[in-house]
Amino acid sequence: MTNSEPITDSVLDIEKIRKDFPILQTKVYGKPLIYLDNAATTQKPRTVLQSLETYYTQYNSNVHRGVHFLSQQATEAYEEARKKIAAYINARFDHEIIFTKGTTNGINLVASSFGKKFLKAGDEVLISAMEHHSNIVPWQLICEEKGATLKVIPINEQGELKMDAFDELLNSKVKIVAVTYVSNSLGTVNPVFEMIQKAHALNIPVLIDGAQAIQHIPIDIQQLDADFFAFSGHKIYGPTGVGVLYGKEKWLNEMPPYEGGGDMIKNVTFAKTTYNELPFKFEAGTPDISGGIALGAAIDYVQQIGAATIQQAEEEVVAYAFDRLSAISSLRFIGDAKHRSGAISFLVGNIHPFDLGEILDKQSIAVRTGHHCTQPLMDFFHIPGTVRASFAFYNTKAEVDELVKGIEKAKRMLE
Ligand code: 7TS
Repeated sequence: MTNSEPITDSVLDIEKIRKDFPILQTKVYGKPLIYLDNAATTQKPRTVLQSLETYYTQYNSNVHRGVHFLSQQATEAYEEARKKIAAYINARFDHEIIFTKGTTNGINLVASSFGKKFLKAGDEVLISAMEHHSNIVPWQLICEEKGATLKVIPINEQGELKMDAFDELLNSKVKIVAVTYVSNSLGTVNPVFEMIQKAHALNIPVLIDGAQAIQHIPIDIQQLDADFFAFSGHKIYGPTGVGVLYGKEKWLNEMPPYEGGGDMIKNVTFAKTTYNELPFKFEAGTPDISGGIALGAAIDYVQQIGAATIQQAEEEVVAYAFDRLSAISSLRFIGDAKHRSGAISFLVGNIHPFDLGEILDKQSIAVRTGHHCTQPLMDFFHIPGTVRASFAFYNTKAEVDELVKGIEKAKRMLE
């Protein structure tokens, strides 16, 4: 494939769309970049990059404090971004959108703050066997502190949650369920609607790790009825360093602040501090102002194309990739869920994932290899890691063909 070949195999005008992403025009080792590591981070459209530059060249200033012109402009743009995000996921209130550093930060916030208030010795926290380390370790920390127990919903060989086991694990000792919408390692889409309904029937709140869902699946948070939903800006075409924690107002009001500092207070004396209202209670210190604004620009970009159109385009390219990869002898998929999105993990013969990744890299194909921050999941499959190709709407079937060729070449070299 060359950058100049016409690409007409999608519901999208991919050729036009690819031009929106400057990095997709670059070359690696003299060949056009084939970027299939979108689960790790996505590339950024020009409008997002421009919004960062405009902020720093025209109205760089701190938010929520200055009376001066620039500070007001920055505050307005930052709060406008919050509104855009709230509208995008259909949150009831803008103040249910807490700006964070990313998914990891959002989950730590909930584990720590919710845990401090609502967890006690003997309680249980329910997660799943396919969680990213960021939806495991924060819960281990708070469980250890509180004497609570971490329970794990098991999975089957296809990499799907065992829903009968989930039903059995749900009981009145469980104080919160925390589960990923989409697995970053397997691509499994979990039945989160059903899980939330079942948990709510026992008055148990649910946190959804949306890190691998927000960029692939349209989210209506009121319909989903999740109590918390965390995601990272950089996985939905925004910058690194900024993310979102959605929380239902009633929980956020009851939870104590996570961090102390500027912006999160109403009044401070040495005797007593009172806290600011939502969302500021959970936003201590100067935030990632340019990042928040640029995340708003990323949401604009996604909306302009349409989340449902993006989903359709991605489903097409993922199905094509699955099909083409299936034809490679000695390739085995890790995870074969009925409902899937985004990522495809596999191993080829006895080739170590790292070796395969290196050979693909030399052909300018970027994939991720390793445990993908899901070591317990790799233990379940008795493997050290996988090769993972993960897709975005700007990926093409021609790129999939190159991936297949690259794997065939690696096989000739290594098998
Ligand atoms: N949860 C899931 C499901 C993820 O995929 C990731 C990042 C995180 C949480 C953490 O997100 P962060 O932005 O706070 O780091 N996943 C990956 C990945 O699959 N490859 O690199 C990062």
